[in-house]
Order: sequence, then structure tokens, then C-alpha cells
Amino acid sequence: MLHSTDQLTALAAGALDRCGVIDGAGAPARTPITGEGLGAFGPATDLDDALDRAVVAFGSWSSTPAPVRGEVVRRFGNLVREHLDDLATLISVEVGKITAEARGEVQEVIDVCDFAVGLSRQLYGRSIASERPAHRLTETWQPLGPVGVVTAFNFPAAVWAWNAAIALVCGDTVVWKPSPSTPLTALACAALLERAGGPADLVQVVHGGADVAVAMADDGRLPLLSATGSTAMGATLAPRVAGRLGRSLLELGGNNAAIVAPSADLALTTRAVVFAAAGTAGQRCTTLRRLIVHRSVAGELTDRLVAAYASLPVGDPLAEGTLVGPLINRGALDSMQGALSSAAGDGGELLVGGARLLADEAPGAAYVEPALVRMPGQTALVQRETFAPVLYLLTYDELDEAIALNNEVTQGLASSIFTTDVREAERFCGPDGSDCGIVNVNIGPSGAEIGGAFGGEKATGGGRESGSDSWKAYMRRATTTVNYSDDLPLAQGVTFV
Ligand code: UN1
Repeated sequence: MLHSTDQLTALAAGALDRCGVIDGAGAPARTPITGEGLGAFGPATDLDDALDRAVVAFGSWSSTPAPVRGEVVRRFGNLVREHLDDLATLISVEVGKITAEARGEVQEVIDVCDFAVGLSRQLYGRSIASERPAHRLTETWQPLGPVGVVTAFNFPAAVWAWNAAIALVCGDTVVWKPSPSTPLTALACAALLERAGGPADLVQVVHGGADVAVAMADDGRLPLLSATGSTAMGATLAPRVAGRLGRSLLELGGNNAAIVAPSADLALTTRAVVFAAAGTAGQRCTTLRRLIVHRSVAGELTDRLVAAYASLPVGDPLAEGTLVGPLINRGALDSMQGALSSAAGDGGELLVGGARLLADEAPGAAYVEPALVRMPGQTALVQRETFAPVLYLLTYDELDEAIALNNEVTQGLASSIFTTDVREAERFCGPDGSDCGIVNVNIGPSGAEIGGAFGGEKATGGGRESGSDSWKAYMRRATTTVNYSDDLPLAQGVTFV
């Protein structure tokens, strides 16, 4: 039995209220659990007005000391801790994530806030040896300006927080366009941020679709646009930002592979593969989509995977025991079914899954059994990202061949190898190994921690968000030379007047 739309509306309204979202009808919401509308919530928004406000707010925020900015992020992180259940409920209701994964996403918000608070005292520049006497050469990092953040439906809180927590300690303000599928989580996050007690308009939410994203890409008030979504979306936005010589930070499509070598621990590999391929109903940008298995272990691993897939509980994400919730909408179901029929046309063999479930109970929803398909080769279909739980199985004989398959696709987000052979593992992580931004060993491609820089190469867009030194994208680097002598030696020994 699924929750009813009325029950889900009440759950969402309660969570929004507790987070402090003011009443309104600015954003229509829907739940993939029943596939029905929930009504409209929160204040209405206007991009132009939000951009003006973001510019004004930047004026004082940028000159607030970074550790003081960090205090606001600390208080926000603490409010997220208090409202973990509320945010997780909203994520489950509007994305369809199971409770454990929705809570994990909120934990990711908390983690990146903690990271950003520490970072607020560590925005280090360099001191550089000057070639001239009595000259000091340094590099300092300054706030950049209002940052536009466009997020996708599948991580409606965490990906925003990777950007916003870092941008805020860097002294930037944020204008956020969430996916039209997930306005409620955004409203709740923005309300909590306001309650954290910083100045007005640090983060503003603007609702809308592609037209709003395009307007953000074109607007010079946003020196940086950070956008997460499909490669097609990035290909539309990036040239527009570049056309005004702005910066973009892109996290686009993934078509992530894992190689399973002869020495792999198959019990561990099976668990990792099932989480990475079927978890989040296959709707992470890091989801495992291609499994490249050595011929010698393909039979045994396939048997283990088929058994594991056959027992995956699919259903209401808020129900105890469910591991796979619904797809975001019927369009996602159509593209999954289209991919499965193309796979059959390419000579693929459906080994398990693929059936639609709960169609009578919830005709507007899209519940599916995750599918495992054995493919004769890396066809055009396999090279395409289908944002649904379809895992293609390929076999290999030599590691070179497996690495070539891993790298053959246009996308370059995440990758894994399962092996207990250190030579194979290091080869995969080396210069002629995986060409992705995320290169893992004995762990699936999804489920990254916030401490690392997150993002990928090629058609994935090249951006890096969240941890490590990703903060540098949100700041302006100033190189400063101070002459404290009474002479004027020119660089490179040039003599002039
Ligand atoms: C995404 O799907 O856009 O590594 C982000 C992961 C998560 C984030 C995914 N921490 O799977």
C-alpha cells in the first residue's frame, strides 16, 4: 500500500511549516510516490529582482570576515541537524528516495557545512618569492560575486549545499534555481538558511524551468553559474555563459563503469554493484550503468547479481524495507522501457527485472524493477546515459580492453575497478587508466564523500564542487606585488625611465 497523496501533502506541509517556509502558492509540487500533484507552496519569485538583491547583499557580505561568514554556515548546519527528519521527508516525498538515502543526502548537507566552516579560516593564498629586492609577491583570494546555482531533481539539497556552503564562506551570495520537480526541499533549505541569522538575501530561490536557467546563463550579474544536469543542458548553458566571458562550473551526465577483474572479491563486488546500479532507482549521476566483467568470473558474478536483483524490494520509499523507490516521472519510465527494447534490438539479453510495478494502484507513478541486461558489446545505446536503473553487462579478456571500454564513452564522471591485484588497481588509477574525475578501487562509482572534489571530465563538463580546493572556483584570485624599497627595479631586468 502506497501513502496517499493526501497523506503525502500533509507530511510535506508539516515539514515545510516546521522549517519556517512562509505560506504561499509560488511553486507547484508533485510526488513521484503517487505521481500526483501536492498543491503549490511558498512565495512566488522573480529572477530579475532576486539578482538585484543578490548584488546588494554581496556588497556587505563580501567584506564580512570569512570566519564570521562561517558562523552563519555553522548555524545553518545546526538547523539542518535539527530538521534532518523534515528535510529527509521532503526529499522522499518529492524525489521518491528511500528514507535511508534521503537521510544520507541531508547528512551530506551537514557534512559540507562543517567542511565550509573549517574552510572559512583556511582560504589560504600563497606567498611567492619575488625576483626583485624589497618586493613582496602574494596571492589572495577575494569573493567573486553572486553565484547562480542550477540543481537537478535527484540531489535537491546536497548538490545545492556543495555550492552554497562553500560560496557563502567565500563571500558570495547565491541565486538558486532548483529543479521544477523539487521546489519544496529548496524552499525548506532557504528558510533554514534565513533562520541562521545572516544578512538578508544570502540565498534566494527562483523557481522555473529551462527558460530561467538560460536567463541566468545570460545575466552578467552572475559571474559564476554552477549547473548540474544533463550534458544537453550544459551544452546549452555553457556557450551562453562563455559568450559574456563568465565562468561556468558544470556537473553533467555520467555513464559510469566498473571493471570486475579475475581476482575481485565477488561477495563485496555484488553488494557494491547492487547499491551503485539499483540504489536511488538508478537516478544518481554517479549510478553504475556499465559493468565490464572478466570472462572468467562473468558466470558466477551474473548468478549472484540476478539473485540479488530478484529480491530487491521496490515500492513506497517511506515504507520500512523498501530499497528501490519510484522513478521521478513517466518520462523516465518511457526512456527506460525504450532503452530495454533497443537493447533487445542490439542483441542484448534481459537477465532480470525491467517490469513496471504498481501501475494499477498508481497509474501516474513509475515503479520499475531494476534491470540487468547482458550486451554483446558497447553499442550506441550503452554509450548513452539512460537515467534509470538499467545495468549493462559486458565481458573482457585483457585489462587494456576493459580500460578502453571504460574510456570509450563521451562522459567522464565516475569509475571503479574491483580487484585484489595491486598492479591492476594502480594501472586503473594511473595516467593510462580511467579518464574519469572519480576513480575508485573496490567500491562502486557512487556515494562519494564531501571531502573530495566532485565532478568529471569530457562531456561531464570538467567542473569540481564540494571538497578539496573546489572553493577556488567561487573566488577571485588577486596577485599582488608590493614594492617597499625606494627604488623601482622592473621585472625581467627591463630598463626604462
Ligand atoms: C549527483 O547525482 O548529482 O557521489 C550527485 C554520490 C553522491 C552525490 C551524487 N554523493 O553519489
